[in-house]
This record gives sequence, structure tokens and C-alpha cells, in this order.
Amino acid sequence: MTVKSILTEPNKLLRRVSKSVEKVDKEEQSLMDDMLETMYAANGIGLAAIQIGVPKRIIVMDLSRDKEKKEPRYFVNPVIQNKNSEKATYEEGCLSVPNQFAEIDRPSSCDVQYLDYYGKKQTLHAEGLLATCIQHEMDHLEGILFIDHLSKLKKSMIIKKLSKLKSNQIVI
Ligand code: GNR
Ligand code: NI
Repeated sequence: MTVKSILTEPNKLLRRVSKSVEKVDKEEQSLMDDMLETMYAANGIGLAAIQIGVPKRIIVMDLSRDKEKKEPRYFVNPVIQNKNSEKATYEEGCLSVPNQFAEIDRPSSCDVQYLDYYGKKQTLHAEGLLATCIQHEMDHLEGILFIDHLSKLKKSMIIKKLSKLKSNQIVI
């Protein structure tokens, strides 16, 4: 397992639409292992493959707060159904939009169909933070970031800040 570097906005790759996985093979499992390791190292609760530059429809997640009891979840080719018309608001952050946070409204619950780590079909009813996180990650698969849900002004302020930070970064 390897900790990969996480792409940050602005980066065109983050805007790519990810491709469906035909078969969950060793290559995909190894990618999921790396994604999980990368997510834990960055203290995130979710990660989409495109965030480490791989445009495949794969998401990993772990909402457990306890570092001793890991609860990794793997979603391949996830599809969301039955979005609740009721909305829930969470303060969201994103590893690809470092140090920026904003309240975002999303359907408060939904069902998800996906393939697991072994390529087995699964369905899940998601509520609360799980529902929010899955929808945030699904957005990544479509090239959408949480800041795209904000007003033009708020979004451009955040992108400006991140661009400035990037131009100050020295690459070794
Ligand atoms: O670590 C993360 N926390 C988070 C908090 C609220 C809503 C969504 C998230 S996902 C984010 C990790 C990330 O960027 N996943 O794509
Ligand atoms: Ni994110």
C-alpha cells in the first residue's frame, strides 16, 4: 500500500468524468488499498479515485472516528437512487479544496447500489453523514466539487485563495 499525493483545485483532472469499472480485479483492489491509505494519512473520511489522478468510478470511505476500529467501505460504480426530497445541511470540506469549509444542502438520505471490494453487488440505505459523504464523493466522479454548489462569489473567492497558495508552493 502506498500513500499517493492528492490533487488540489485548481486542477483540470479534478473536472474529468470518471469511467465505469468493467471488472473488480487485482489492479482495482490495489488502487482501493492505496486510496484508503492516502485517505487515512490525510485524515479524510472519504476519497474518490480521481483525487489521486485515476479517473475510475471508485470511492473509499471510513466514517469511524476510532482509529483503533477501522470501518473501511469501498464503492465501485456506485449509483444513487431514491434521493430524499428533504435536505440536510452539513459543513463540508474536501481534501482537494484544502482548508476551506462551507455548509452544503443535500438530500438527507438515499439508496446506493454498488460493487464492493470483491466485485459483489450491494445496496445500502444511507442517512446522516454517510448520505452526505456518498453524495460528495459521487460528485467527484462527475468532476464536481463542493464549491460548485456555492454562489459564484464564494466559489471564486475560494479558487482565488487556492491559486495564490499554489503559486507560493515550492516544488522540490
Ligand atoms: O474528509 C472529508 N470530510 C467531509 C466532511 C463533510 C462532507 C464531506 C466530506 S468528504 C472529505 C474528504 C474528501 O474530500 N472526499 O472527497
Ligand atoms: Ni472531496
